Amino acid sequence: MTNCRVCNSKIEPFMTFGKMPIANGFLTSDQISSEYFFELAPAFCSECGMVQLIEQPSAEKMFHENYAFFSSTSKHMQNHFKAFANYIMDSHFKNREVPFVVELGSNDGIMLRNFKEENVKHLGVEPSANVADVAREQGIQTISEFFNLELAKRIVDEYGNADAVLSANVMCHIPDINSVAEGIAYLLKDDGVLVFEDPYLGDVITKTSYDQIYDEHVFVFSATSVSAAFGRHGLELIDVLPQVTHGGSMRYVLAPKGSHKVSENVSVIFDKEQAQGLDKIKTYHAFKANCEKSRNDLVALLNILKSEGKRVVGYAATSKSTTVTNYCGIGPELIEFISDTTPIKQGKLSPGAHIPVKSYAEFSKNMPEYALLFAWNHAKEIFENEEAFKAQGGKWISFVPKVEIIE
Ligand code: DWN
Ligand code: ZN
Repeated sequence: MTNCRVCNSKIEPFMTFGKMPIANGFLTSDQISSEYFFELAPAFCSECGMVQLIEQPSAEKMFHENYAFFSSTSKHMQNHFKAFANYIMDSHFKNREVPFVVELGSNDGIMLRNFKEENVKHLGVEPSANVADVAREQGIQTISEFFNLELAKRIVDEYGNADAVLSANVMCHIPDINSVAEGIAYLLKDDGVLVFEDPYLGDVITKTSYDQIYDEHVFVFSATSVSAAFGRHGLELIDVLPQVTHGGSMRYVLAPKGSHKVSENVSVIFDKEQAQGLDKIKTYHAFKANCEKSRNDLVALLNILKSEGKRVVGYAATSKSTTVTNYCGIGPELIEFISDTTPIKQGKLSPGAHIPVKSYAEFSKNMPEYALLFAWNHAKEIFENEEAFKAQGGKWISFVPKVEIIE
């Protein structure tokens, strides 16, 4: 792909993370010889401001009946989605008779269950059948298909137009954003709203959180690029609300052009993004240099700990950790294993780096001296839960915003 996925202008590559496997492609040792790799390289479109992957594996390779990520594994995220649902009901559903909400990428129902509890008419669209089944078991209406204009038409025929279309950590996964935006514009009522949140480019650049870049994240959004992408389909950015989730996210609120008052937050963030240089390629060249420093610092630290004979275990086999381990060349010689609470990942090897993934019990019954915090975005929740690790002298290694040992 040499042209922008949004506006078709020529894109400017600014770095490569090298050959990468599927971020959630946990595997068994007999699958190593057929493991799939692609070139993970982001590029910038100076025309519309979109940061995007040059190459992305097919959707079928990433999201299938064995998709390894279940949203509801984190308590803080459950609370976050409850608050998200309440924001929609309080700010957008107050004067609507029978509001209808559609969520794209509804995963295991972590957000929609809050609407269901309030008897709000809802529909989830979730292509990964195994996670969708978890939602259906809780009585959350879900269809397992990829969203596009054709599906939008069928939804309108069967359920009517939507008052709100929502998504969280999903929009940045969809390469054909134009087709999805077209479908959403069709699905929404004339005064409906599209509200979605994703990791925010401003935070990725400030914190050098390069691990937000992996196969599933085909875009890293900013307010500027979201406004340009959806503006092409008659949807106007009417508000932006920063979120602490996933290490710094942004909630974007959009509506059919002219249907809603535009908040002052929108012009404020446009100015802020310009001041941060998100519209200039030199910002991305500086980001590349910061990634290289982060990589060198992390590898150097792990090598020192190894030479001292210390045990280092990875904490949480996140999608993000696939970028870190493969970009930095960190394998089982530096990390004994990765502890993870998701059963489907346990007993497998991490993608590309082939570090064994073990259950949390393996961590807690024989605690290491150091834990490399791959789920740095959940640090607050994890530190609360891991008092015992600290109490017995365990130390955390973090690499965002910089490589450091947290005593
Ligand atoms: O966008 C995406 C985000 C929302 O979720 C997806 N593309 C995939 C996924 O990314 P991730 O895997 O980097 O998400 P998390 O939430 O940072 O990490 C989840 C993983 O961490 C799970 O395998 C569970 C594990 N974990 C753990 O073992 N102990 C998580 C926590 C909080 C813990 O205490
Ligand atoms: Zn573009």
